[in-house]
Amino acid sequence: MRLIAGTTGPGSIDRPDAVSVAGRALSSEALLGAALAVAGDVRGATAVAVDATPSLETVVAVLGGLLAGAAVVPVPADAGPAEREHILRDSGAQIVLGPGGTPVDVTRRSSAGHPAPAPGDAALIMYTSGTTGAPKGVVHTHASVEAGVDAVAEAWDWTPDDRLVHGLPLFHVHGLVLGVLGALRAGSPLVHTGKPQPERYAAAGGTLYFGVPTVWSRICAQPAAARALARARLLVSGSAALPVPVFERLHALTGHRPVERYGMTETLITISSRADGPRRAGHVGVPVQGVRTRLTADDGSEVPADGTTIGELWVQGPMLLRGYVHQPADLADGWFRTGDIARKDPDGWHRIVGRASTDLIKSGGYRIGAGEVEDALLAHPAVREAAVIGTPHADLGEAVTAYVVVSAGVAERELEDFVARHLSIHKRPRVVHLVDALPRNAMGKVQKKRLGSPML
Ligand code: MLC
Ligand code: AMP
Repeated sequence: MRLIAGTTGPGSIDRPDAVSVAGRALSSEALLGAALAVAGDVRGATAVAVDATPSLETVVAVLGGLLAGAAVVPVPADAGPAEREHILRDSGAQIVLGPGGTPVDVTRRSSAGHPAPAPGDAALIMYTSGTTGAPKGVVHTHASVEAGVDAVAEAWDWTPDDRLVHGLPLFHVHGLVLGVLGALRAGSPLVHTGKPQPERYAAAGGTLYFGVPTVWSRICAQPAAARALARARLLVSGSAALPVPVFERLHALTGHRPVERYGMTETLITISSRADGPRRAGHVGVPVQGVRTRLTADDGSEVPADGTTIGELWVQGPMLLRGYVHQPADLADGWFRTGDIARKDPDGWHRIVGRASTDLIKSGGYRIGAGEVEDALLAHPAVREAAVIGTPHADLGEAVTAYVVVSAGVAERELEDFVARHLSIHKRPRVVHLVDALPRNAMGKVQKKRLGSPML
């Protein structure tokens, strides 16, 4: 993979501000030198975990692992011991770089080269939630990452003249694959703001901005910060549905109609509106280069693209995962079944209308499995039963909401903190209801659709 555009080819230029994270910067030559030093340390490892704090060290460590030909395993910065141990054990990572392992020194330099990895070699293993159980490791190759970032660069006219600004977590597709590897490959400087706060976005002076809908909604709530983005070239939203009122408010404040794009950990970005085309509120756009989509009925037949009929969205393209760590991907004829329900207009524009399963929650752009949070709650000695759902939330899109039957006196806050400590802070329930019983059907299965009804 050509990782740092501009430093490796003939006529290369050193960019003094190639990457800055929370106010600390490295030039492209320094970044490459520091990453090669890490690569020298980890050479021979097949998988290298990185404690992915929002720091320059994370960028250097990820790049070092990739240059060494190892699969890089980003570990969520806020992961509690149970989630962290699962990721380290499941991925088989031999080395951990970062605060919980070997410290990364960004002042070191090396120029020792490494053999280029093969396109089909694993580049990244990213953990993401399913409806039940612990998160699964999604394996992406150098070829899939390359195809994924090149496709969005083409759709968004992303060039070295851009300056990308975002403050998203460095352990998911959005912040890491697009937000770091995309910038390095496009050759555009990256300003990572540490946290995605409106005033930091406003002060960063970018041409290209990334955010999840919660970030855009918070920016709209600070009109002065929003107006500062009028000078940008492109504002991009993704990872969850951008509410139409937020799209319109952003347009009114900045003069920009945001680009929306749709993706998944397993597929990278497959659908987007384009820099050189229209942007329609409530729509995620058209397939990016190399992608085909299909809306599928329960019986497997394709539903018509008439703007009204809904079907499960299936996608096909070169940016799809190679597989999961311990199981192949279920790719029937190359199609990945996203689990998202969509409509397609006759002109090929897509709208995401929901998910097939209520057990996958999107909160602040994070994907959270209901089963994983239920298992964490059940590990608390006072919890007898637990059921978790997503409920509408003005700021986060959905809030993780837990209904819990307890055997002893326990405060709601203690259960929130218990999940935050064991899994990740961002997976904690924002609302806990202590109830006498969960609604169950005759088979004893919890009827989640009845949760929240006045019966409880
Ligand atoms: C609160 N805090 C606690 C706590 N409660 N700490 C410990 N225990 C508790 N019980 C603290 C946190 O440490 C943090 O402190 C602060 O409270 C706020 O934490 P939060 O509530 O989790 O943050 P919040 O404000 O809700 O964050 C909103 C957000 C975040 C938008 C910033 O949700 C976010 O970064 N989302 C991005 C997710 C993302 O990148 N998804 C992409 C997936 S890839 P402090 O001091 O640290 O602030 C994908 C593919 C694609 O989907 O298509 O892109
Ligand atoms: P993750 O694996 O964290 O990347 O989450 C992927 C899921 O996020 C998808 O299956 C969708 O449900 C959701 N998602 C991502 N982008 C969008 C979008 N632009 N609009 C609506 N949902 C989205």
